[in-house]
Amino acid sequence: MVQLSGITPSGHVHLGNHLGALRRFASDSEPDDLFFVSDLHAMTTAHNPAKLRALATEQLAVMVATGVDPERVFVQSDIAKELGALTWILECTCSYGEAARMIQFKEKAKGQAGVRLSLLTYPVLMAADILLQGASDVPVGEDQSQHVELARTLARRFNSTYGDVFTVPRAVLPPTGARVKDLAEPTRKMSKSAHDAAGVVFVLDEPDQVRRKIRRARTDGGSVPAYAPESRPGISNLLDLLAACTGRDPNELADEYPSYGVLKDAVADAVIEELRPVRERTMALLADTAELERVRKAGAIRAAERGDHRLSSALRLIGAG
Ligand code: AQP
Repeated sequence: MVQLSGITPSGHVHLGNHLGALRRFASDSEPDDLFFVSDLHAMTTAHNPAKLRALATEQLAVMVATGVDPERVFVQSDIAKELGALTWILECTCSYGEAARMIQFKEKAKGQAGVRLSLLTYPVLMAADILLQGASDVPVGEDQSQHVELARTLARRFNSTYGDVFTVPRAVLPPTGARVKDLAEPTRKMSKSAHDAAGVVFVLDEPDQVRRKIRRARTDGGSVPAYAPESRPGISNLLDLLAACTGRDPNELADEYPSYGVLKDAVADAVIEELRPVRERTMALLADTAELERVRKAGAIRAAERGDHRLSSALRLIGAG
C-alpha cells in the first residue's frame, strides 16, 4: 500500500493543517507513504509567483520540521516535466465531459471572470500526481473524492485500452482527526485562504500573536465552558484545540475550567507549546537553505525515479516516441 497526500501552498500553514494532517503524517504513516507540496495546484486561480515560491519552500520546511520523513517528501513542480507529460497522456484518456462534470470546477468557476483552463484540468494533474507515484490509497475529504474517482477511471481506462501500467487508486477517508474551526467564525473551518487572519493561527505565528488570537476567539453566549459543538461552536472549538494538544477528552476539559478567560489562557499555552518545536525547527531550516535544498533535490530525484518506468511505458503504449 502506498498512500499519497498533498498540501497546497495557497497560504501559510495553519493550526488546522498541523493538527488535522501534518502531525499525523509525521507520526502515523507507513514506510512507503509519500507527502508532497502541491504548488502547481495553487496556480489554477490568480496567484503571485514570488509569493507562491516562498510558500512552497515554507511548507516543505514545516513538513520536515513537524517530523515527516525527509526521504518521503517532494515538491510537485520539481517533477513538472514528468507530471506535464503524464497529464497530457491522461488528458488524451479523459473526455471533456468528465472534466466539466467535476463539482469543484463548477463551484470554483462560478461567478469568476477569465476562468483558467487549469481550473478545469487540474483534476487530471491530480490523477497524474497519483498515478505517476503508483499510489494505491489517497486520503481525501468529501470535496476531493470525485477527483480520486476520476483518477481511478483514467487508470482503468488506460490499462484496458493500451496496456497495464497504472495501479488503480482509491480514495480513503482520512482518520477522523480534529477539524479545527476558524477562531473568529467558528462555524467555518480554519482555512489558509480565510479573508481575515484574525481567526487563523499560523504555525509560524509568534507566541504573542497566537495568544492574542486565542484571547480574541469568538465565544458563544453563557459564561461557563461547555462542550456542545452544534449549539456552542466557539467554545467547543477551543475545547477541541486543548484536547488535540493535550490528548484529553473535550467533555472532561469543559468541567475543569470555571471561566472562558481561564480556558482561553490554557488553550493559548497548549497551542504555543504544541507549535513551539515546529516553529523553531522551521525557522532553523529556512535559515539553513543548503540543508533544505538538499532535502528538496533528493526528494525530486526520488519522485521522478519512482515514476520513470510508468511514464516511459505509458508513452510507448500510447504511441509516442
Ligand atoms: N481546519 C482544518 N482542520 C483540520 N484539518 C485541516 N486541513 C485543512 N484545514 C483543516 C487538512 O490539511 C491538509 C492540507 O490541506 P490542503 O492544502 O489540501 O487544502 P485544504 O483542505 O483546502 O486546506 P485549507 O487550509 O482550507 O486551504 P484553502 O484555504 O486553500 O482551501 C488536508 O489533509 C486537510 O484535510
